[in-house]
Amino acid sequence: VSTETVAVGMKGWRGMPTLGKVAVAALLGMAAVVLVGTLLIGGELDAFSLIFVGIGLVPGLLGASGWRWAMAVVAVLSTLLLVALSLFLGPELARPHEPAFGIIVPVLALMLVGAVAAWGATVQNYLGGERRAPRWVSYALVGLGGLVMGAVAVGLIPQQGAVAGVTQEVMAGLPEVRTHEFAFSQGTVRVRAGETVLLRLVNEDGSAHSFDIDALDVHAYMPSKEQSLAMFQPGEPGAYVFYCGIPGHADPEAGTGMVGTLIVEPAAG
Ligand SMILES: [Cu+2]
Repeated sequence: VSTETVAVGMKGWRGMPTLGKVAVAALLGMAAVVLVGTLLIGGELDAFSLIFVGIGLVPGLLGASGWRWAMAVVAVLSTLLLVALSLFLGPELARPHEPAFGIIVPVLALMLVGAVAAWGATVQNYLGGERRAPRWVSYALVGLGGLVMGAVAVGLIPQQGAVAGVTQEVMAGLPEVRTHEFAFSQGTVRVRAGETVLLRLVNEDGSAHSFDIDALDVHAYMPSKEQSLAMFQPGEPGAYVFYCGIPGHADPEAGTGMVGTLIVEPAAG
């Protein structure tokens, strides 16, 4: 980076209205949270995370460019992403004791701040007059910050595991269903009709998964990097689809993604 580029960048930053700075800072902060948070919870920096980091960096560069419509582009981009992200991550918000919750809440909050501030900056830019941020902006930011810190604190409370009270020996003896790199290691699991089935669920991934069999009303959550249990009693012999119910991980109807088959054999005897 040449000194000239830095000088132009600094000029662009100084010339930016306050709301523009808030938007750029929020989106850069979002990129930092994704980057640091993903590494902290032991997740892999996959293409999905890197897209978010990129989306945080683009407005910073755009804003610094001093281009007249930069804020309008940032506003549209961040709003589209916020909507897509809310639809996709909505179900994760129901699981506040997952490590991922501590990333998702600040990311959504920073995206929201970025989008609102970018729209504000765009409107101010269009009207041409006021360049200072309205007073309510600072109050809203403080309120949202408190909310986010509360959410992260909840995420940090140690969770009483689903396997509390089950000895290691018993766990080791159970049939296993393992997830590794967004796939079930066992394509087929065999059990007997009428018997109580106890499965040891092992999730090796940095993301949470689940073990779902709709026909048998089995919905077992699989926290990331942990073991958990699924217990059920299949009545009728047959082949049942099991899949991961986390949005985007499987399409059980099409048989793609994290899917497998549970074969219930007729009762012994
Ligand atoms: Cu999954």
